[in-house]
Amino acid sequence: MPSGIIIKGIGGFYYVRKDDEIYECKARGIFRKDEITPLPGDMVSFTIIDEDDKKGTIDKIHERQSQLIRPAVANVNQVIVVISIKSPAPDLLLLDKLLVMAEHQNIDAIVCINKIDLASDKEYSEIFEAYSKAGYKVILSSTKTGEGLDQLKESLNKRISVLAGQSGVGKSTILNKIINSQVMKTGNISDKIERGKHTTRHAELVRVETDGYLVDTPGFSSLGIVNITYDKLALYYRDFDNYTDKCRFTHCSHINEPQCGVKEAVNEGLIDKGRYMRYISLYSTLKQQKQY
Ligand SMILES: Nc1nc2c(ncn2[C@@H]2O[C@H](COP(=O)(O)OP(=O)(O)O)[C@@H](O)[C@H]2O)c(=O)[nH]1
Ligand SMILES: [Mg+2]
Ligand SMILES: [Zn+2]
Repeated sequence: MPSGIIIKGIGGFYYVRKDDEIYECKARGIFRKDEITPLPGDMVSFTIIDEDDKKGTIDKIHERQSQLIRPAVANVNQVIVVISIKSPAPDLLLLDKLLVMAEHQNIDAIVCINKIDLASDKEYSEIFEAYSKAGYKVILSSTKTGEGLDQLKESLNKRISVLAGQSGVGKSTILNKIINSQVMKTGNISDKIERGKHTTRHAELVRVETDGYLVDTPGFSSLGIVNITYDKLALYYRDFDNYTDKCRFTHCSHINEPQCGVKEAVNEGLIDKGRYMRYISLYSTLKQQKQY
């Protein structure tokens, strides 16, 4: 039985990609009974009913490696958090929240600083340094000059990646630039089918030539805030990891405790001060939420 990947689902139909073909499939009743809804990103086994018309039915959903709630996509293994250096101004707290969510769900994260055509090196080097130091790959990009787009494309290799971040930072433009540059270069039919303006109403896996898939998210995206309690928050800061063994207390919150390795590292400039300050702010917010 052939297997493929669902690239989108609309009105009860699922579009399953196998090699370079796309089959329009219905799901078998069995899924509805089990209350499993096929999602974009799902690997499935399916039966081809009509090879000429490219129609089929989905028989089996393979086990999921991950599942995002908003957007509802299965098997995402990388998130590209996009901020813009200007218009809108970077929302670093949202960036940190999205990175925390990614760490929590065991999804790799890349930081993309877009619209660098609007600013000088000096204006973005600080953010670049801060997140590189925190252990993230940081890509500087501009859809106006094309800078960084090849580097972004290469990062999509053999992965299902999702674009996340504040509205207006350029996520959809980045996606469209990546697709259009492909269509111009290859001009083959399956790329043409997938080309065009991508609306972000339905989550859709867009095939990129570096053998990966990219999913846009509409506007502001929280990736679905999941349950992280304040006392666990520090676990999702990879930049703290190297210093927590110097904390005197096992359950150190790295805020008010004496002899804290994290605070020392902040003072020595080993951990970015801004990241740490936003950690405290997020910690307080989560703590209040818990107490109501
Ligand atoms: N100057 C500049 N503008 C950009 C860049 N990328 C996107 N934009 C513009 O930013 C606006 C919002 O882009 P959009 O892709 O809709 O953002 P989204 O909400 O994150 O999907 C549009 O007017 C784009 O033309 C860039 O690299 N430089
Ligand atoms: Mg958009
Ligand atoms: Zn500590």
